[in-house]
Amino acid sequence: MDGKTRATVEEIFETVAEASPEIRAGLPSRRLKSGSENPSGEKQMAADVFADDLLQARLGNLDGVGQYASEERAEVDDVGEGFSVTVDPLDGSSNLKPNNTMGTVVGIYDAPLPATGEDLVGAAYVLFGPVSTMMCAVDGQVDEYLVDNGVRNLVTEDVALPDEPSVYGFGGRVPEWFDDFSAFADEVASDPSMKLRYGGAMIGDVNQVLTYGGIFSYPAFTNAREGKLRLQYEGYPVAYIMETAGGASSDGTQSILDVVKTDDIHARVPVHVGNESLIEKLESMLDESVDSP
Ligand code: P6P
Repeated sequence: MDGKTRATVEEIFETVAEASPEIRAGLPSRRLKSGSENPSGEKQMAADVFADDLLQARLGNLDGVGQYASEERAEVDDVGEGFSVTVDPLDGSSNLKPNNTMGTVVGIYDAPLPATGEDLVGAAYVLFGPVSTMMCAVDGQVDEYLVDNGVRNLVTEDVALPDEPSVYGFGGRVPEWFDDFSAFADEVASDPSMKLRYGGAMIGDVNQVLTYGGIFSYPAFTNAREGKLRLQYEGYPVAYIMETAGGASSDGTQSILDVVKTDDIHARVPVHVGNESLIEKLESMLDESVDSP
């Protein structure tokens, strides 16, 4: 990666980190629904809109950013010249009510949006847990930072997914799972070495997998074959981070980074990320939900 690209990616990471204390401080007074819906038809929390406006202003103001897209905006914003960024401003905002984890996801692409997985030059997420951390993937490496007052402090260099899986988290309603995913889920859950870890925010659950090894899935459903999560600002970034950390990703048949959906910035994708052994097992068991027309 050339120096200019790296510097721009790091500047975007730093801008997201700098905004995080303001987003986190704004949560207590924004726990209510805003009364509006996002482009995916989900109820928007006041905090979603606040975080999105803040990040669009900060990131859109950077010289190296040309486009901004987010879960909260119907269209892509042209903001200048440079990389395209996709943002889930507050992933897991439904966790505000039960006071669970949530945070900000960012994908950085060297192409106009909607982009492809090959266009990614960086991805990161800020996780609002007991402390704020940031997982940043760029140039073949994932580094973890503590975010203190908006400043990144490196805590783990070259994060590597543990070889032995030990946690799993599967989203959605069991009756809506395809039988073959249910069979996979049963096999994983019956393994005495595996423990359930599901918190309802993708980045919190993915962070558990990155920390302990395992798998996070938000699968295809009988009534929603494309699943729930959005490719451009949820699927691609977490797949990029997981694969950069030595794990694997799948939409059920291929790496999420190989999925191409460039006609809709809000296109959905089934998401499975974690240890390669589990992803391979999953793909070998999925036929009903993926192959049928
Ligand atoms: P459910 C949060 O709203 C989100 O988009 C992801 O962060 C998370 O994985 C999923 O939805 C949770 O969905 O159906 O468990 O509420």
